This record gives sequence, structure tokens and C-alpha cells, in this order.
Amino acid sequence: MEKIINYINGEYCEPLSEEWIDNYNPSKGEVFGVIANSNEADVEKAYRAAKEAYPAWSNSTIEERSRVLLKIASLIEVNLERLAKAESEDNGKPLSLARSVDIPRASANFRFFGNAITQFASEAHESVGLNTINFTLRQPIGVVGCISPWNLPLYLFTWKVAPAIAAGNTVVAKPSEVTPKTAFLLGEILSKAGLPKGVLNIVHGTGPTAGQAIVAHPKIKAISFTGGTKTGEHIARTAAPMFKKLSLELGGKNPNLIFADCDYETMLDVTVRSSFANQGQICLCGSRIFVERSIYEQFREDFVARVRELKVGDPFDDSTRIGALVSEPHMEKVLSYIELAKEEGGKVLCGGNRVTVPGLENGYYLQPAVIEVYDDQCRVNQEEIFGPVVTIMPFDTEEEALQMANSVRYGLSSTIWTSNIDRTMRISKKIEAGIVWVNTWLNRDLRTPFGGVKASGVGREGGFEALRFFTEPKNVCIKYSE
Ligand code: TXE
Repeated sequence: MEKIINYINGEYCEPLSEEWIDNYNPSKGEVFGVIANSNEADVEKAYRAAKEAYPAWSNSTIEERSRVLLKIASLIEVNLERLAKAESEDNGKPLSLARSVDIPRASANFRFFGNAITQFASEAHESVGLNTINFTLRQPIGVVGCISPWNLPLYLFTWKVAPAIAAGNTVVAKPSEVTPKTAFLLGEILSKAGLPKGVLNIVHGTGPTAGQAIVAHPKIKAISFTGGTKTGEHIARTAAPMFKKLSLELGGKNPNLIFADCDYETMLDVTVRSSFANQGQICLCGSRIFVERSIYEQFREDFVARVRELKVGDPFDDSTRIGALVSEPHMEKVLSYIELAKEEGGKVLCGGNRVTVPGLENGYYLQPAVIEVYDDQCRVNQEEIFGPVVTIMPFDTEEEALQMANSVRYGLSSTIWTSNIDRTMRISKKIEAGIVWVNTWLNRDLRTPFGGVKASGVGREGGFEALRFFTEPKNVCIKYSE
């Protein structure tokens, strides 16, 4: 049995708790290993290692930090195949996706922040006449906490820890207990790259125990979290009385607005992807599709035909487009929404049933579902399902499309398909979302701000925004005489 253990102070170690959780392979529906079920004492051990490492790391030169981050990036590339297999086994996603997206992006995260830190500058303000000059010191915060989810395990874990350490902080990090394997393997790479011990400590365990201990730790001064909105609320409540800095990337229910004047074929291709990539388990998936009425019938027919072609199957088979859902409870949750859709009067146009894959009969496979809804306020259209399920609905006017797009509690991303630049600008200004994609989807330049509004979170990651989050600005005002 594979054992996933903690990586603290540059060494792999068993949990002080001496407790374990089962790790499931979702494509087989079988337990294939155990994970450390760390408790408060393990988090404290990780905190002490991080605290010890902080003075030296925060005083290391930018070049030193950059060099180590770039080295980690290269070693992730060297280990691409091994990490991709581990990710696919742990999460159920197609190996082809882990190989082409998840792991390359994990490497890119370290490379990007290894370079970004060398360009990170602060401001100076000269007050002419008053003979003062103000400048801003951007100092690391100290020991920070990073907590990441299961949908893009190494991708999102590194998206947090890379800027945190680039900025000179030391870290206690916890990946999702549902998909801990690639973060576990990262430990080896950190050691090989020469990251000083204690700079990045990886603790495994459940949210309510290990995660909660990180958030509640009085000396861990900032928390960067990606996960469900409910968990985000809980974290905010725990952290607020201690005035911790918080970055919360939460759920989404993203609109995909399709106008008749778009490039139809490109839109169709990309919409299949934006609906079902990673089994629909990406916070940026466009799960509410609104289509201009003049092309609605055509779209419905073409889209359903394309979705029916998506091959559901073994994540390790290269022809698979839809792998397994991450866990049984998650699959049950998604199935319950399909039932709810029917109860609410929605029409399931395709999919929505469990699929039996030969040889992998116990795996958590679902046919991707397209549901036609008649009221944009129904629960299936309002609540985050986070699986291979999209709703479709027609609209008549741009105002109506915008109004429906904004009528949810979430506001993470949005996609607009149109060739009208004026419309693009009108909607981009009024849509309630942190990200607007026009005639594309999931096109990410790591320099851009990433995050959501409303119940989709607080703060932005990406580029200098992330480095600003992981540093504390201090203004220094110097008076001089002529
Ligand atoms: O996420 P959780 P879950 C959404 C999606 C999904 C739902 C629940 O709708 O169905 O959230 O997923 C840790 N203190 N997203 O339950 O619980 C947990 O261990 C500190 C959207 O898997 O939010 C894990 O490491 N940490 C999302 C991380 O939080 C806690 C991606 C996320 O888990 C904690 C994933 C606590 N009290 C799910 N409780 C996105 N926006 O990308 C849990 N955790």
C-alpha cells in the first residue's frame, strides 16, 4: 500500500497523529493507498520548521530564490510523466490532460514566479516642496498557509506556494486529502532542487482537522485558499478575529453567452471543452450556456451531437476525453443534481447516467449531461454542481442575456461569443465576473489578475497581484534638507 506522508523540514515523516485515511483511485473505485491524517501537532511541527527557516530565507537574495524556483520548475519537467500518471491515478482525469495541462502548468508556475520576483518593484513618491521622499518596502509576511483543492491538484497547489516562497515567506501547505499524491512527490523535487529545509512544509490530512489547524494557528499570518464557497466562509470566519490576510478563490457558476454573430464552428469546439474539460470539475467551466434565440435550435442539435461523441473511459487510454469523477460522494452529488433538474422541469437532452467501463466497473464515470432549462432561477442553474453537467437556455436580447448572466451569487469567470466589438465592451463592463473571455476560454497569461467577485471569492492571484498578497507594504517617509 502506498503511504502518503508529510514533508516537514526537508524530510519525509510519518504523522505524529499516527492516523491514516484511505486514498481512492477513482477510475477503479478502489483504495490504493493511505494518507497521513495529520492533526494540530503535525501542523505545529510544520509551523516550527517554517519559523526556523524564515530568517535565512527572507534574507536570501532575489537571485538565490529565483535560482531555486527555476530549478524546481525544470525538475517538474524532468518528472512530467511520473507526475502526470500520479495525478491521473489520484484524480481520475485523463492522463493526456495531466500530461498536457496540469503538470506543465505546475512547472510554469514555479518558472513564472522565479522570474517575476526578479522584476517585482515597489513605489516611491517624492513630495516636492515638503522635502520628503516616501518609498514602499515590500516585505515578506512570515509563515503563511496555503490550502488547495482536488480538481487541479498540483497546478493549484504550486500556483499558491510558488509566489509565497518567491516573495520570501516560508510555508505550511496542505493539498486536498482527496488528491495528495503529486504534492507528496513534490517533496523529493524540492529537496533535489536545493530548497532550504523548512521553507515549504507539506502536511497531509483532512480539511476540518489539518486545514483548520493551519487557518486557526495564531502565528500563521496569511491564508491563501482555493476550494468550495462554504469552506471559504468558514475560513473567513475563523481568520477574521486574528486579522489574517486572506485570499479566497471559491466556486463559480459561469455564464457562456453565445450570440448569433459569433464564429460558430470555433464557438462549438471551445464550448464543448469549456463545458466538460476535466469532467466539468474546473471552477472556470462555463456551466450556464445562454444562446441567442435565432441560432438556439441549431446550437442545441449540434452541441448535443458533439457531447454524445465524447468518449468516457479509462483515464489512461489516450482516446478518453472524459475520465472518472474525483470521488464517490462527488459523483453522488452530481447525480442528485440530475434528478433535481428533472424535478424542476428541466429536460435532460443527453447524458446524466453512470457509465460502466469494462474492467473498471467500480469507477466513478458519468455521461456528460446537457440539460435544457426554462427558468434561469432554477436551482440547477443557480448552484455550483462542479461536474459534467451544463444547462442551456435561449435569450432574445443582449440585456436579457446580461441580466441572466448576473443573476447568480457567483462571479468568477464568463465567456462571450460575438464578433461585435461594441457589444464586447458593453458586456465586459457590466458583467459581474473577475474574468471575461471573449471568443476563447481558459486562455491564461500568468501575469493577469485571477479571481472572482461576489461568492466567488476575495482577492486576486496571478502576476504581481500574488506577490503583493504575499508581501506586506511598509511606507517609509524620509525628510531631507536642501
Ligand atoms: O472542497 P473543500 P470539497 C467546490 C465544488 C465542490 C465543493 C466541495 O462545488 O463540489 O466545492 O468540494 C480544505 N479549514 N469546489 O469539499 O472542502 C480541504 O481539505 C481549512 C470548487 O472538496 O472546500 C481541501 O484541501 N481547510 C473549487 C480544500 O480545503 C479546509 C475546487 C478544498 O476543499 C477546511 C474544489 C477547513 N475547515 C471544490 N475544510 C474551485 N473553486 O476550484 C476543508 N478544507
